[in-house]
Amino acid sequence: MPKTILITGATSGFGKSIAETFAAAGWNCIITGRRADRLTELTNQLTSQFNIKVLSCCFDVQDRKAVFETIDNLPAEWRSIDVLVNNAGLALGRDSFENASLDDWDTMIDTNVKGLMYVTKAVLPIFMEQQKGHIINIGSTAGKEVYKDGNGYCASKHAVDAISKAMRIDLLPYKVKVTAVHPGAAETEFSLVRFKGNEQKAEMVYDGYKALAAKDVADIVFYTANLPEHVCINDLTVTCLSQANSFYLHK
Ligand code: NDP
Ligand code: 8X3
Repeated sequence: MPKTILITGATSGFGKSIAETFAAAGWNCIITGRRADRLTELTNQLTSQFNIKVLSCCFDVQDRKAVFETIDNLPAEWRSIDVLVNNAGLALGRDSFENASLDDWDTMIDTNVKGLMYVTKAVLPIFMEQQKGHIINIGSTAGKEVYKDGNGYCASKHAVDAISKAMRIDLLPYKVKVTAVHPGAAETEFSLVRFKGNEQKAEMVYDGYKALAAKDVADIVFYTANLPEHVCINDLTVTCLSQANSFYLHK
């Protein structure tokens, strides 16, 4: 019986690579994101490459109503989910606290924190009924240490760290695994989004060293999802060889 994974933010970066990696191993994929054209493109790519099924769901994780309507109305054949990857997220801006934009803070908290909680709460009844499930939250090294001008983003990722710990305790009776994966710098569209389309600023983030690639993170997520039933990786921080933590990056 093929397994099913639901990935938020599958239109780019880690999420797309996670979908490709699991699809290649025969998993059926529920892919989500806001960009419908990219979801269609990925659906076509995965179904033509692999003998699997793909369900594409276009919604904004900040939109509580849309999250619950989508998950509550999943077609019957998609109501068995083995793994949920809470990956959708973003950083916006890198400004000192007094200069940071309130709108940027709202979007980061609403997406990275509240969106993750909404999606998880919507999927949980399925896991509870199954008495089985695996939640994999994508945190960040920014959720382990706070760096200069990282205020709102670091707060949101510290919250992901705390929420992962809280879920792990509360969901013990339902046999739901909770894994938090905390990557360091990885070359995706992340910095382009953070610097609001400024390509030069985004490229500079990855200049002078070999950052993680999306596939590196996807392979780790795949590993954590394919361990024996009784084994759960709770917390995993991964950086490229040039990075020690949020502060030390050797260029
Ligand atoms: P990308 O920008 O490449 O991908 C982000 C994904 O999140 C996109 O698919 C985007 O889809 C989705 N997304 C963003 N906002 C929303 C929303 N409101 N509703 C639904 N989907 C949304 O970045 P990454 O792949 O790098 O980032 C993925 C996760 O990894 C994020 O949580 C990020 O914070 C985290 N991370 C990234 C690191 C890095 O250095 N790259 C390091 C550590 C953690 P769409 O725009 O179509 O909605
Ligand atoms: C992304 C890594 O260092 O830009 O979460 O915060 S960092």
